[in-house]
Amino acid sequence: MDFKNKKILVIGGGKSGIASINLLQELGADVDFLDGNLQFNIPELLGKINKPDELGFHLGELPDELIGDYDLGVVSPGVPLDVPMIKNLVSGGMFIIGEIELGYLVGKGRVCGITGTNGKTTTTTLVGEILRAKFDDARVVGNIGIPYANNALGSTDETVYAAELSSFQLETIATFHPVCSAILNITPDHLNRHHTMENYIEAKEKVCLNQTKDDVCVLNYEDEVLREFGEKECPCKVLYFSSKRMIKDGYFLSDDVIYEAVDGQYTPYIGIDEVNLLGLHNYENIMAAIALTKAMGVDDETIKHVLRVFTAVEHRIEYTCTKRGIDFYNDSKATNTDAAIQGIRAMIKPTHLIGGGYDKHCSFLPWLEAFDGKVKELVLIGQTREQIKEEALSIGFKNVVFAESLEEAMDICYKNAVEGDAVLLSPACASWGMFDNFEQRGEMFKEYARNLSE
Ligand code: UMA
Repeated sequence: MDFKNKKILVIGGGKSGIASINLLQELGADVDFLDGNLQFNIPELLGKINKPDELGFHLGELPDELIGDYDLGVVSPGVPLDVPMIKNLVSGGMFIIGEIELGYLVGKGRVCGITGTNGKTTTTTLVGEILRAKFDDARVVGNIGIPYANNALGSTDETVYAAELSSFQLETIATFHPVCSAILNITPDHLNRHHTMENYIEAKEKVCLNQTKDDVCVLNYEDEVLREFGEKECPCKVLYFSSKRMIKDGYFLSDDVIYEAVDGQYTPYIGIDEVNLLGLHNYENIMAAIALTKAMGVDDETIKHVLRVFTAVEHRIEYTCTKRGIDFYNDSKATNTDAAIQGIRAMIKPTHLIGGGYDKHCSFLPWLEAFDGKVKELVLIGQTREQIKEEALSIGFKNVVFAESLEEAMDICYKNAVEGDAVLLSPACASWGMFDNFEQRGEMFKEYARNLSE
């Protein structure tokens, strides 16, 4: 698609919007910007734009009479498609794509697209590292915090991408076509945005929308929704991974060894004692990464080498420090119950757990039920604290305390913890409302923990 002299409206002024504006201006488009936040800081945005004088902007609703002026709208993932601002644009005839589609349209090369409720960032990072070890131009983009639009220029047919894709981003793809994709798992998340689990599943499965029988999709055999999708609807070659049973084609874990299965023939691939990642969910991520990178043409020797040196990503069950014999772990990336279940399962010491945050209208019961006697006290912050407390009491977990801030929660934990205990931030909730993002929440946790007096 040629963007030169096209009039384009970029919607949302975060990372994706800024990257889209800069890319489109570079390609010669006439770009305007729209943000729903009437208090949006325009001077700050202009400071991040390469050609600020050429950017037109609007805050709030775009006047109806202007809608027809635009050839295209590029929307940021955090902007729901059913807010009046977007509905007006669409009913006024504007064609809207997301930032991922824009990056894909401009970029060249092959894409490996990774989605799922949990494990996306670890798997994408790992896939990115393996691709980097093999190819001269390997780029990591997407929900991981690196807009595709910032990484599209300068790519060639030899470029390979590892793209972390959220359901928000997949909602607005059109021609986006990864040569291999993975859906790691699907558990309830973002239901405030997607409204129903069916819509959320549909958004995730969209990663395969344009894939054909020459492409590969890697699916978790232990996820019933995905197994059925693989058996019935998936348009391409399916490879499964399983952490529980032997499978015919793909990868499975058995007796602490990851096996490769080809048409029912099993070969040991790598032992879990050879890798640095912990926990069943991480072995699943590793199996997905092996399947994806082999499908991208990476040899076994390179894959195994990277698997042996790769370590955990930031904010995911990240050891922070030890104070007075108490270990602090930052699992700020646990923004939903399923991720937080992995967090608590990984703990081996009596744990003072900090949870709560932004309300995504999900139940916390599966998380509370996973405490398994390990949680000494649960300190709650944020919008969801009443709901979590109520659900905790309903299953007989009574040691629940409220705090007004993360710092206060950490003070409570530190005061009550004794040598040999652990303090874990694993909120089961998004950070919005109290923090800009989970990274900020995790950074604050780490800084505060490191500064606690012994
Ligand atoms: N805005 C509106 N109207 C709305 C909502 C937002 O105008 O109704 C505006 C805001 O005023 C703001 C802008 O949109 O100016 C923010 O856009 P954004 O929320 O899309 O934020 P970006 O900075 O562009 O970050 C996005 C992803 N954020 C979300 O999906 C919420 C980042 O994922 C991603 O890393 C980045 O693009 C890179 O391309 C973060 C995330 O929280 C990590 N993702 C969710 C998750 O992982 O659970 C899906």
